[in-house]
Amino acid sequence: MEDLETLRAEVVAAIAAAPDLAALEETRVAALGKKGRVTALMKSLGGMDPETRKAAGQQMNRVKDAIVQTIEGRRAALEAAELEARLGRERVDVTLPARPARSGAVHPISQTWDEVVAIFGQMGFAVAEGPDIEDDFHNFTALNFPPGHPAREMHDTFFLPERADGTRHVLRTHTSPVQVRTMLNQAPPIRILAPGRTYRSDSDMTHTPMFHQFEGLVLDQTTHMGHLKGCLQEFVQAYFEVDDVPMRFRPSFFPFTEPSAEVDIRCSRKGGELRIGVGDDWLEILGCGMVHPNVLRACGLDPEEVQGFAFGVGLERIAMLKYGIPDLRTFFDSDLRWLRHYGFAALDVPTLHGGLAR
Ligand code: 2NL
Repeated sequence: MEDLETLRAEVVAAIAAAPDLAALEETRVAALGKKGRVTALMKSLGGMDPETRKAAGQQMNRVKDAIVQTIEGRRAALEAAELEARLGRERVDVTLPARPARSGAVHPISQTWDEVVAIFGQMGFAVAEGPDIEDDFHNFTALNFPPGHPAREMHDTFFLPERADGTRHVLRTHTSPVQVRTMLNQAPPIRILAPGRTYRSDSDMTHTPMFHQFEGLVLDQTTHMGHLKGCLQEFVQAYFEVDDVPMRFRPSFFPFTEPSAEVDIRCSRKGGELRIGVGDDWLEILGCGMVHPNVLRACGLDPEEVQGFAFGVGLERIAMLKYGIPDLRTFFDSDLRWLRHYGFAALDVPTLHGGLAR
């Protein structure tokens, strides 16, 4: 029994001396593990006579329980000390700047599109859309393009493979077919805006094979060029956010309008900076005219009954002018740095009262 007391004292001393949890575990295994000293002593019970075994067994169990309790006490103390040390060592630096939350940006084309729609929406125009793939009638014939017109050449227009009936569809070269479809499908008065993608077989510094435009069409019994001028004046001033923008109409030619005009606005290029509405230079920004009688007839309308105006504007062009984007081709490079630079805040919807762009 003296052996047992010595054993207890030695094990308890070793437990108290264990400097960390790993050392404590070693001590536990040395005492209570399969080959431990206490375990060996318990095994010796088998060789004793029943009387001695009962007394020795009880004592051994008490010693074992005491050792287990001592280990648990030491373990709790070591764990607490370890936690305390970690808390002392580790620091949260509350002065670190927060990680920026990256949010997307609205492409300048989308922004300009929304601005234009907001302006013409205010003037009572409905947005009309149509297919990018058109047939020859809607893209050319109804618009008074003569049979041999250069725009009908492979050289200028993307043609799709020939169909079973021998016809070839095209990627629309303007959004005018949307207006043709509207005239064929609904009776005047008509007041629509047709924004969309358009395609021409052209690729250099100032042309991309796909680009955007918006066209407007207003048809009624007495709609005239005065309405056209007032409408475009309103648009230009709203879009460039300038109170007064002098304009001039230059005679021009389009197959689908008569008379036709190109519209220039006053600008200044002093100091390499473009300013709209002031100065003594002119800047061409769009084409327009009175809808040609042949177009009205092709769309089932009587030129003696209805008349009106139409106009077409390049979206990239007016976006470049307003937002100082120097190179057209960068619009379609999908360069994220470009988009972060020229892009607009998401969910910042342009309205006339709230401001078009911030
Ligand atoms: C330009 C010129 C223009 C039109 C487009 C049009 C449409 C129909 C009938 C008559 Cl359905 N005209 N559209 C008219 C004049 C000019 O665009 O330079 N666009 C960038």
